[in-house]
Amino acid sequence: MNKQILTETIEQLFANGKGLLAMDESTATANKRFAAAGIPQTEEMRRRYREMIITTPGLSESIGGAILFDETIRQQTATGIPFIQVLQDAGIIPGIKVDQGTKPLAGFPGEKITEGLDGLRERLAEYKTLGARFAKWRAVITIDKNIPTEACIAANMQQLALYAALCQEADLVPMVEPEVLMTGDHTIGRCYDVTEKCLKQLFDQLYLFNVDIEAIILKPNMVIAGEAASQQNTVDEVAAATVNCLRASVPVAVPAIAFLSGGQTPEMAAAHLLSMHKNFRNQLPWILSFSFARAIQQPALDTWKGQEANVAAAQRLLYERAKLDAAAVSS
Ligand code: 5MM
Repeated sequence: MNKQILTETIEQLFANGKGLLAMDESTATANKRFAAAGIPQTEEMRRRYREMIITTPGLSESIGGAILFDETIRQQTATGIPFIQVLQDAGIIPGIKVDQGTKPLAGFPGEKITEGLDGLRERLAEYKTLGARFAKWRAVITIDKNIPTEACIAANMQQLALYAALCQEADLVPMVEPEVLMTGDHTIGRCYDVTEKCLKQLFDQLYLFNVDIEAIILKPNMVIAGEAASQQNTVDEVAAATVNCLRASVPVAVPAIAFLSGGQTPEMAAAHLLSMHKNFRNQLPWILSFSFARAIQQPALDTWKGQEANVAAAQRLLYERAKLDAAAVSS
């Protein structure tokens, strides 16, 4: 591992308060979002949508890196410019999702395990040749009456560590994403406990497998009540719970944390991030930023509707959302 390469990548990704744009929806997820917006679910429409995103004027003012999907990293604009080149020319660092999605965890109803370790070393080498400088893997943890189980947490955290070690071997920054889902009616306290447990086990595994935690990015959920919970918390309560949980479980040696939005509205995700910075500025040993997908893209997707005539309006919304998130980080 060349640590300097990894460290420089992390510094550049988050320079001047910038964050990341997650646009790594798998084909199934992209199609699901298109279907909900009444957009045809074809490869060409996914290509047009991603072209609209990456050619957004001024995007690099607030976005330092974009996470791509395997299909997207190989695509080009309508005029034949590789997407990778568009991003690089704009000063946005390309990254790649390298997990291959989740499957039911055998023997543990309602729980998931992420796939994708087989052949990962070779895939990382190819993605690096294509221009990726960081790579993301998402583990999914569900909260319900009797879950998550110890087995589910242990299996997923170990896989995150194995993936991260392979990334560092390939001089790609691992973006480690243990997502505790917002689905369900659990309280913020339950989310805190599960998130803390997952993060502590994650770092145990990262140490065990010799991952250099000074050369990773952590992509966690915020600590928040389930979306069906009868009691939702204030913005400042969510911010406080999130910062306290991270301080209890994430070593100060980790350089950067970039949240997922997890189904929060764009406004709420930005408000929580802003509150964390305003209220806890002196208690944050890491860069605390964003790596949102839905919370940046959704207004633009709803406006685009697959129509060329809507591209400029959609791009303005994308630009504005990203700008607000970066402003929260810099507040
Ligand atoms: C873009 O969505 C990513 C997962 O896609 P698949 O489920 O199709 O594999 C996801 O990992 C995303 O990068 C993060 O969860 C952040 O997305 P949100 O929408 O939660 O900010």
